[in-house]
Amino acid sequence: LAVVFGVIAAAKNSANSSDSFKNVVINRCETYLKENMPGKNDCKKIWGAFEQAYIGRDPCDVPPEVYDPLISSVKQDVACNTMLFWSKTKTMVHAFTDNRDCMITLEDTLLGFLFDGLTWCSRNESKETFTTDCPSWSDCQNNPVRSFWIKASLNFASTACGNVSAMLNGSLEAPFSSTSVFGSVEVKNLDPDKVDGLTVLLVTKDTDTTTCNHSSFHNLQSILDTKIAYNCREVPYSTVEVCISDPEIPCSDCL
Ligand code: N1C
Repeated sequence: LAVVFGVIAAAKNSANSSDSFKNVVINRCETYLKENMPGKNDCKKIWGAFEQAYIGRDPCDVPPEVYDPLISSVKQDVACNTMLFWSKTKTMVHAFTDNRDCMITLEDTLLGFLFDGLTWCSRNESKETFTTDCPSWSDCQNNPVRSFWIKASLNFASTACGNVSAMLNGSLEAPFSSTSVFGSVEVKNLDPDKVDGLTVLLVTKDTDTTTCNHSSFHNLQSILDTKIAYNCREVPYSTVEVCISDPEIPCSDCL
């Protein structure tokens, strides 16, 4: 009898984890659409396109392409000159963009907003979504979460236009890394016919020694298409802090 109950309990638990994950995503979707762009997207369709990507697959055998239907199921245009990329500055970037419309990160778009901070995977021949015991970022290359961010980032970068920016961390030994998503996916997929320039915003604290002259930026420039103008500016962390605490300060006074 104990075994029977154990099986029932296990079945119930996993059904709950599938359902609650789906609820989180659908709720985020409806909240986002209500606040930002009513009518244009169908949350149930988006969920369906998302789910088909990884359900029933081994969690280390989910390549980025499986998210193509999801990408095309989401309809959203981001204004030129507002795209903000980042690497190793996630918390600060979002504290900055959360109360401002002048700069848009991937997580401020519907696609990024839906899955930011979440973990998911399925199993071979399973119909369920699990949120625990999934591979983490570097456990294996083709895991559901990493492949998703690679595809979403590729899409975000390849649709970018005008002058784009990237907020990088001046407290790091090497602020630009060619193996980061920013370095390996986004920089390479900026379209030189649409993007005029890339400005690195290097956020630095008083005690930092890293500047725009750091050798890792030569690396960046060698990857960047030569038709795209490159700029780098050091932005004091204290300025960003003031702007985070007062969303009324215009963007142009912050960056
Ligand atoms: O590898 P990174 O940064 O350079 O990736 C950041 C870069 C941004 O410009 C985003 O557009 O790539 C995009 N991106 C996300 O939007 C995103 N949201 C959450 C990449 N990764 C993202 N995550 C998670 O952050 C992801 O699950 C992984 O764990 C980190 C990567 O952050 P990073 O190394 O600082």
